[in-house]
Amino acid sequence: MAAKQQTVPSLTLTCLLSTILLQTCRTFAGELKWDENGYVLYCPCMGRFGNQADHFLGSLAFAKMLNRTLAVPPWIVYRHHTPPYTNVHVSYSEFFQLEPLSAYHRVVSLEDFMEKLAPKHWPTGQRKAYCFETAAQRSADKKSCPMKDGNPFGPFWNYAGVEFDESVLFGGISFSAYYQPQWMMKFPPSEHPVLAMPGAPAQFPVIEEHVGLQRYMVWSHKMVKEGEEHISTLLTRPYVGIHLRIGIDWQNACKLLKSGDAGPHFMASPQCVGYNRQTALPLTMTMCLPDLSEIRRAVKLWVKKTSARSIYIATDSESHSREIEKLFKGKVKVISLQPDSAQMDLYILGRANHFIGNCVSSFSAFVKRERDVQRLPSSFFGMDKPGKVNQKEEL
Ligand code: GFB
Repeated sequence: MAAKQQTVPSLTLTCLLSTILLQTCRTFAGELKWDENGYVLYCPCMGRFGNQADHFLGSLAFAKMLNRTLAVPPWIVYRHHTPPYTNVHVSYSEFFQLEPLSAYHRVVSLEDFMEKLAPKHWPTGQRKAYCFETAAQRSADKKSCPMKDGNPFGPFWNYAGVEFDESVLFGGISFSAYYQPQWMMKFPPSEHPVLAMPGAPAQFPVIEEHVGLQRYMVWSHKMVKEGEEHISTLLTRPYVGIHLRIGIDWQNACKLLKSGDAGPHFMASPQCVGYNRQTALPLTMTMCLPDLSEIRRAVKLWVKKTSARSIYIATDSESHSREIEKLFKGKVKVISLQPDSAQMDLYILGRANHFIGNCVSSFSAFVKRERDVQRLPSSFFGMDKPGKVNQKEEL
């Protein structure tokens, strides 16, 4: 496992800012001090990047609620179709900086926790797993947390170098703020210093109160450098960024909408239909799976409105770049990155003059949250004005 020494630019200035940040400085200067308030560890074992990011925000809030340090896990990247065909665990700091998180709450990378703190304070033989009683029902003895059962669970904890020695089960509580006193009472850090869980202690999608935590997810310097280079060499501003989530897994997921059972809240859809179930706007098939005519319509509308000179297409499959190019008779540059990278696509979409996303996708939701923090405009396929019933716009 790669152990990374954290460095902080303008360390002295940062250290002056506040006592909270002073704690951060000690953390990132490399002398890790054990936190007597305890730790939260979890496996980001549900879904791919967008799902993991939603869960990360909720887990960060959960750690703060319990006043425990969050051991920030790596991203799990699935390589089903490319060598080495096994999951890759990418340290949080490959894509984002760890330091800005500390303006919100105390964090340490899981890698640093395991290398520098665990050997002394959470030694082999004393590693407890914590899970819901219902989760333990899946185990052979019905009393053990299924921490390492199957993929991605086993590979994740193997990456961290953890074997679990004991299980602690709980029930009748959830991760919401309402249960904070129960968590504190059940698991005081003196007796339960490390709460290690099989999944994120958070809801999916991220709850409304935690959407704004996105501001603490700041791209790594490497990502910014590469992203800005792509933008300046490939695109001409203003540019419109679009996310086409239209691949086969998505087509299958959207079929669930056809039965009408899904309701307006389906995966990441609260981001555009609204979080309140009673007042949520309808979720249409076009919003989940825009067809080519909707893609053309929305792109044409926003290119015109923003006087865009180029379009960036991020896609999970077909880019439809020829069809989109034809719309503008060669006057607007149409770009997509080959080979594609999920995080680079997210970065470039985040920096667009206008973004058209997929309301149901948590991949789009990441971009939308980031742009909201920066007050940049976004819309969705099938919904030009998020949160409002669509007015038909005339070109
Ligand atoms: O990010 P994610 O959780 O969003 O998962 P959803 C979708 C994954 O597909 C991304 C790839 O993490 C990327 O690996 N992907 C999607 C893309 N769109 C793009 C794109 O524009 N560019 C690139 N480079 N990659 C959920 C999944 O996806 O959909 C669940 O997390 C499940 O596991 C569900 O499959 C149906 O929320 O869109």
